[in-house]
Amino acid sequence: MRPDTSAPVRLEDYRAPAYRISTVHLDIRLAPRSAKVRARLALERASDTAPGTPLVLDGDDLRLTALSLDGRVLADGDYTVAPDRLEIVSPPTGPFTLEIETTLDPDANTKLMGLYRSNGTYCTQCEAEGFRRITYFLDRPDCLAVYTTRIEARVGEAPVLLGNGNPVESGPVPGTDRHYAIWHDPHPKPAYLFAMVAGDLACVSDSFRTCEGRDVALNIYVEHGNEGACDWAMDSLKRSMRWDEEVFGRAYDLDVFNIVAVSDFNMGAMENKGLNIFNDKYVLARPETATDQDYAGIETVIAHEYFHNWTGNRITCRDWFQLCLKEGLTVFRDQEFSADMRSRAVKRIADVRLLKSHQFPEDAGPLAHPVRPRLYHEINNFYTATVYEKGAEVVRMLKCLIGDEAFRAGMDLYFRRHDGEATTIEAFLACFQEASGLDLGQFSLWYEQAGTPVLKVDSVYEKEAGRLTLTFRQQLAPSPKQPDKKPMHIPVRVGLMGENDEELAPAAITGADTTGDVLHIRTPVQTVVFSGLTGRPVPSLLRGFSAPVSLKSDLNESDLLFLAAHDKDPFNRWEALQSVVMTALIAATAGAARQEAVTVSPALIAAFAANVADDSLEPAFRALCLQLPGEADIAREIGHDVDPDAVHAARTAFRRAIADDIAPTIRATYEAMRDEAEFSPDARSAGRRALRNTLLDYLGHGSDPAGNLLVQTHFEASDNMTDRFAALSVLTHAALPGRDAALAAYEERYRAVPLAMDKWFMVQATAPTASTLERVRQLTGHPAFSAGNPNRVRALIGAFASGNQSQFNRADGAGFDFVADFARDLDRRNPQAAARMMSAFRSWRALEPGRRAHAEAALRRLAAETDLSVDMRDIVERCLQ
Ligand code: 0A1
Ligand code: ZN
Repeated sequence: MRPDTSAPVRLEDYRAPAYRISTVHLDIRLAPRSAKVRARLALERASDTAPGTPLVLDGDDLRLTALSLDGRVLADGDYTVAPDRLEIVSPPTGPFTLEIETTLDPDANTKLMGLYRSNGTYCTQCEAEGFRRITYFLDRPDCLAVYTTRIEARVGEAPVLLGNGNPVESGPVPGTDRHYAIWHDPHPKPAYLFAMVAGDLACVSDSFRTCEGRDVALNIYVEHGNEGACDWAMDSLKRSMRWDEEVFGRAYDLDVFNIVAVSDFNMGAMENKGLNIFNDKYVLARPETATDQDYAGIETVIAHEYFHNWTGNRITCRDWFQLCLKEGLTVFRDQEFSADMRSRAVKRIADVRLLKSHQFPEDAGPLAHPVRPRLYHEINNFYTATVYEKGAEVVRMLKCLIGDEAFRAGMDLYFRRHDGEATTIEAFLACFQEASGLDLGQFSLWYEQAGTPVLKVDSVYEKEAGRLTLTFRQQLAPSPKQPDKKPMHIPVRVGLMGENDEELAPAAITGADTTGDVLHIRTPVQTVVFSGLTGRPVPSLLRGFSAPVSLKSDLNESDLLFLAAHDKDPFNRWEALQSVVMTALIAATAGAARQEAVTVSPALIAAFAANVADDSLEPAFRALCLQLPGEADIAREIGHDVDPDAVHAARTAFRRAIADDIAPTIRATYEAMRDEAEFSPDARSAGRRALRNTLLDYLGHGSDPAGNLLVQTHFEASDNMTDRFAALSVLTHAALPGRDAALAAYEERYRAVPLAMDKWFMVQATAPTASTLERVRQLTGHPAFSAGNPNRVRALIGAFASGNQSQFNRADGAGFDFVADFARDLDRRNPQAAARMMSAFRSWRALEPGRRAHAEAALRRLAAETDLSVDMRDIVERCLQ
């Protein structure tokens, strides 16, 4: 393991490469324990590089077995080599060819970076710096080259051979049991987009004609037996391709688009040019094994990787600091796609919930970093909610500030101007500044400053004058390495709701520039006056969550409940109710810590009852309104000295009070939402199931034994995974009678389906009971568990650490110790997965002193280890900062 003695990488140190690589010819001869990779690179000195400047290529854990330059074998003094570096001491001044042979052991590669085998299938993962584990290279995103790849393997072992781009030629290797295939990718690309797959895989095919008239062969490769689980992924792919043409004017640019599903993969999926490699979780779906949420996830991830073809591949990043250039923008695009495929309001609420539950805590703790960081020790640790989700919010804000038309013009300009380039955030913003005429200088701080701004709003209404005055105060707390912050340019979408359900239109707005109904808030204190009002307005602020800020308005409970029932903006209807609920839950938590009983105000109960029964609203929306903020959300809002047991007790009692108070309404709607027809994964049917299963959660957590009993019936009657898993979760988390039988029945049914077993692990790991830790420990010995598989590890240990507030944060510190020990072992095998697991500690400073001390001790114990990976050390030390 490499100890972290390396210096950090800094944005300001960026220099263009001293040499350029124009073409790469790879010849890969596969064998499980010894794969030979011959790389022929056409190199040239950059015009501003002094002749004789050494050429330094990156490596990681490599073994060089041959080296020649322009056909001549290099002598010892001509180069120096180490596993992580190859230096050609004095390269020719003109163009030259370097031939490098490395020998790899795919089976020994447990990091799942570079070339490895997953269930017998050879595959690669090169983002961010995995290509250097295959051959010595200028492994940086601004080194764009045209690749030709020859892959050779035993026919019996790997009848399928796939590379980037288009297939050129294939055939047997005469006199052997081997065969080969040659692939050529005409589009210059950085090494992180290189991929190769070889294995015995089944293929599901379809085709697509682009708006430019190109016929594209679409193939999804999966393990034999899974062919029947690809329909949804294929359908999602075709819809993504059409949508990108219609909404962004982007057409596909190769003759084939291949997707391969593998079972051992660190992340969700990877956008390699023409050869996307996926975690099988984001490809395989059958009603019997996948929930509605899984279906939605597949649709999103398939779209995300496909959209990268333009935002990431055709236009890529100059350096890894610009990661959000491709990720934030591509997440924004996949969010818009899903919004168009489903309900826009429901999608927006789901995205904001994810942002608040994953990104806000990151921004509030020791791992906070800007959307575009300025320094890293290990780039793999920056594939974060901040880069992805907040990065997408920044693009969304841009659209909000300049308007839809200028946004589209800016995107068109970006595609025209930078196609084929490796570029920067500055270049991206310049396109929108030119297209809109708006100065984006202050706006660019969203990429630079970490932390979630707090936006306080006070309102004064003067009836006589017909005037509403809103005073905005923005504050941005210090974050690691950023003690002082500048004011941000914040888009605040505002509506004024009149008492009779109508929107009030002011005659004039002063104190802020506007784009439609969006206010431009730019100064620390800004006063905006709406005049010419004919009645008392209730301001609906930050509609659609127009900026990723923490809004603190002076609206009282009755105003918020009015908005929850009447706002024209569905997002704010949801948000208004959440806001009242959150205030109540925080008060209940304080009460629970003092052993007081939890009560829910009659007005709030009435709001819930109205929602459950309101058939004019779509079921998916009602389901979201009924879902209480999670325990981690409540903890985040409390912010300091958190007692997770009190949070859990308060939330549980609160849910029970609602369940008991409106039991008949819940029961009636639960019955009304029964499936109308055969299972279908479409958004409308999924919405009905979401509402029914949310109500089931109330029934299972209420005091009425008849309601409790329904959960067991629901489990037994279920004919799809969504319903079955919903019932299993309630049985397990509410510890209802029938729980053990249901867990056993589920295990029996799914023991041979790893993705379904993940749900079984997860549901037990997230149970809020004192015995959970022991159960998790036991389950690490279950035959379906494997510490080498990232999905299994995430489902059991990851879910316990990140999804079980009360038990991970146990008062005795045993939860912290368990996760730290597990991560410590995992680090020797898969540092990326281990580091990700440790990020569950990111909110440790917000805990009450006893737990805080235990968490700190666990972190310090790890920090004292001498052989941590760079990945782990980076997270542990930043957590302790
Ligand atoms: N670019 C991918 C995410 C990704 C990043 C790193 C990986 O290494 C294991 C894999 C995938 C995406 O945004 O989908
Ligand atoms: Zn991505």
